[in-house]
Amino acid sequence: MSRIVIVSNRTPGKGPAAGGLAVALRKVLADREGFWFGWSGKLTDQPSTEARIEDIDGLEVAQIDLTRDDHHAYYAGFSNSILWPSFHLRLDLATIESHWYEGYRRVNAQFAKALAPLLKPDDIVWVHDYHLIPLARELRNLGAKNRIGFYLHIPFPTADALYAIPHHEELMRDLSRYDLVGFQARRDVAAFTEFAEHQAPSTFGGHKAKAIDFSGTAVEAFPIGSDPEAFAKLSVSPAATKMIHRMHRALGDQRLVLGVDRLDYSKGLPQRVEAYEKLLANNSRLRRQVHMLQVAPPSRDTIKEYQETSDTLDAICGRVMGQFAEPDWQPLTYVKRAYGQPSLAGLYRLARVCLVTPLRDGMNLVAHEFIGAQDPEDPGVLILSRFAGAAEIFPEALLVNPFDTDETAEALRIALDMPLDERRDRWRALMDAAMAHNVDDWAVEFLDGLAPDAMAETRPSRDMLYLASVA
Ligand code: ADQ
Repeated sequence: MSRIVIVSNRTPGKGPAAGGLAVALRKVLADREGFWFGWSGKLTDQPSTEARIEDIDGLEVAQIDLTRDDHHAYYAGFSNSILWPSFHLRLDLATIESHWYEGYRRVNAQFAKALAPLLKPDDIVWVHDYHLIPLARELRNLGAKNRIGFYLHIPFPTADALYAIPHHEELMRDLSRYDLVGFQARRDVAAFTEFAEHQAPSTFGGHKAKAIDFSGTAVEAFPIGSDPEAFAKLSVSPAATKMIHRMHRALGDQRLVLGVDRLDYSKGLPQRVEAYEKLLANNSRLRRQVHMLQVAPPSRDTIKEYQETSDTLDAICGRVMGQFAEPDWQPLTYVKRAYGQPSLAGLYRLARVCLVTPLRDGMNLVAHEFIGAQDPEDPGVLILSRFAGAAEIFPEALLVNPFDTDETAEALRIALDMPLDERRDRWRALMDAAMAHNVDDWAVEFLDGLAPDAMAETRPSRDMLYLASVA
């Protein structure tokens, strides 16, 4: 069987991971031969030309170091100050410095140079996320003929937002060098296809010679999932039970409204707290009956827009406290730290309502994890943003427009008043959908799509979309 080579910006470290990617992909390499390639997390004066190969918690990992300047331009710069906000349709939060693109390409070329010598001819290479769009082209320039697939964990932008990205034409050309490009949701496939089929010729001046040939690139939605059954088990583990007891002592009879997110402007945290504020303002009977817990560990906090989101959230939480807190009652708790999965599972299980209200999200694994952790006899209610990829999978959640805080406040009231029978019915349908989209199947389906003959599993072939050349 061919080896699988997973490539992502960061290689997984020891201990619990705060991102969805690491959790999902460790499992792929636990079952198959292969290795994980990426940045070590170390910044050095000289970039490494060769990868260091190590065993990390039983996983074979090949890592390179980057220089501080290259890393800044590639990661905080082009990837997270241009691509991330633009792909999430937040052009207002994008900062464009033209030299970042050179750093982005330099790091991708460095990845390719260190990875190419490690590849065997029949290795299957699976590249992850927006940091590494150019990698296939760089590998092909070095002679790699392997099957190479790309998976985008975040949403694909609409054509207008794509146009706002410097060098978008070249980035689209890079994508055409992959054998398979996978997206989270059908809406992403539609946005990509729209650009590739209709927008590209005008962007590129209609010159046939410059048109991008996508005829060798399959494009499909592979919605990622979690492991809901593992979360079900975790939610009754001793660590989860300890967390539940601890919370019970603090909450008494109050019902818990929970939010769990990385602190990121795409997650809609200020809007969410504002919706909770409106719930308390419009429904005085619910005061002292509910408590909101928002868990949001900081991420990318060297980037100004992330610090500003953090400040905004501090201010809104302070305002809600000032308006509604009593000497003997707190309306909300805001915790800026990460928890291990067992503690999170306990919080999910205890919550009467989980607010998953990103302004835009590739998938959103918190929604999947919350569903997995529910007590089937007394499940909580999921309030989910229409703009999360998860909304395509979970129509039985209470779907809201997160920009409309009145609507979210009303959904909160409905969720808190929802009778047990309806909670059970909705949860059963959500759990079936979560199980049908579990992370193991996601990985197998992507790899089947990338290299059907190389996989041990034989699955019915899927209808994949091949885009014609845009000439
Ligand atoms: P993220 O933007 O990180 O991922 P998400 O899918 O919600 O978003 O995954 C977050 C992960 O981090 C979850 O597994 C969650 O348990 C964990 N996490 C969040 N807060 C935590 C906390 N306080 N303590 C511990 N763990 C915490 C990107 C895309 C998403 C896409 C995933 C996977 O932005 O749209 O779903 O990749 O493809």
